[in-house]
Amino acid sequence: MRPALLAVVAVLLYAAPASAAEQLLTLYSPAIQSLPYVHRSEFVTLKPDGRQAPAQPGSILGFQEMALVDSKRPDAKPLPVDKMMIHHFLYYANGRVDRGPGGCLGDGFIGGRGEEHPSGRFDAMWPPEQRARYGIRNATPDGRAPEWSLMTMVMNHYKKPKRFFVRTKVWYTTEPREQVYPLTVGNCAHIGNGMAYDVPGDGGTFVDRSTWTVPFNGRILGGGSHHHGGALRQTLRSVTCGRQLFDAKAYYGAPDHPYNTIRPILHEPGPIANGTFRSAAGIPVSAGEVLEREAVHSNEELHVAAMGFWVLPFVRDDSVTPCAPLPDDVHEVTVPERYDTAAPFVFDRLVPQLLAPRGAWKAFDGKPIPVGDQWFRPQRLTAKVGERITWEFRGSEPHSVTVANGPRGFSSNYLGITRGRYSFTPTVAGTYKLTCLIHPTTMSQTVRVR
Ligand SMILES: [Cu+2]
Repeated sequence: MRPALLAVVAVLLYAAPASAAEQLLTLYSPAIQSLPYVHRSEFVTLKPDGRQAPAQPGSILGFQEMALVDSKRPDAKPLPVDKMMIHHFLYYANGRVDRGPGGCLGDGFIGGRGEEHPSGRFDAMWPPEQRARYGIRNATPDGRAPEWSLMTMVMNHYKKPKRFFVRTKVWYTTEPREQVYPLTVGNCAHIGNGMAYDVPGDGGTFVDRSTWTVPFNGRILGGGSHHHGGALRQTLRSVTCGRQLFDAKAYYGAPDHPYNTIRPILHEPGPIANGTFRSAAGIPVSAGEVLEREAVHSNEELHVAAMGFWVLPFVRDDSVTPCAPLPDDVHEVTVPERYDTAAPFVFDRLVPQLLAPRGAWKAFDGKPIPVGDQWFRPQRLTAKVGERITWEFRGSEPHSVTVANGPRGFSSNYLGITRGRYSFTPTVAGTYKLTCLIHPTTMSQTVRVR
């Protein structure tokens, strides 16, 4: 064979697999700015211009990478997690057709990254055989590409303001694919609190439990557990068929993992991975089948802004029969190479109150305690067990009232609010060291409860 022909054959062989017509798009958010030691939450629109979001209507086959960069050079390395800690990225394409059942995060949700994905790489979660067959339809009713939006929450550990972009690498095609629905199965009662809940720290384990009823016959192609706040394990079982579908461990970093060595500690270190599963055959589920999830947390110490929910790629399959046999190809992907194998885990990394409260102690008199821009007033407060304490938000920036450490954990919405009130009634005496999760280095209040 002549070399030129050989080269052509080689190219054809290389390009021939089922990935034909699959493109890898590299997309960038607009620039986002963050001050040091601040939880920066930003909601940005991504235009369907081929640079921020796909320009052509088509199907999202998977996310290869979701990363923070400070340059648009194609080879720019992601910013290290010990400098720019990523709490979450959540991507939405709300204007698209056939959004499916959706779940707690809504039917516009298309994908995300949590703290349990320190590398920002998702290759294993979107395997080639899945991409060749399934995709998330990304088209508007009038046949254009929809606008995307991106919710980012990051924490800047550089000592200076930082400007960054979110770089997203997406496998994409304009060829037809079977529709896959990204589904979030959690306790949707927590949605008003950004899906978070408090683990109070009053001993034993704490379980957040919820059920979800399957709307139509289909198959679940895998599952990713999102779980933190003393996370031990999260399960998903079929109540109707009396069988377990997934049992996801929470993996913690070894002592030298950046999550454990970052200083100052601005929030409790989360798992470096949560159990993530894939099945090419898919787990059969049928209309009316009830699934139950259980997120199990250690309750020996307090954990605020804890979460537990599943993200499930769900496809329609009318041929599924009730409680059909489970496939034999369910397997766990993305088990970290190194993790802390100590069990039971010791959640002893107390979050410090980073600013010492000052001034005279004042007794709580029943009037709401004001929370303003970068202040609690007074900074030192006494109260009695059983007394309902109310804080009132009066700032122009979002803030939270959150226990950094103390006898029991509680927190107002971890994303922060600018208006309204939050109340907590202590049932246990002790010293509650409070902080604002958004401004942990500049806001503090201590409440001594007797
Ligand atoms: Cu604040």
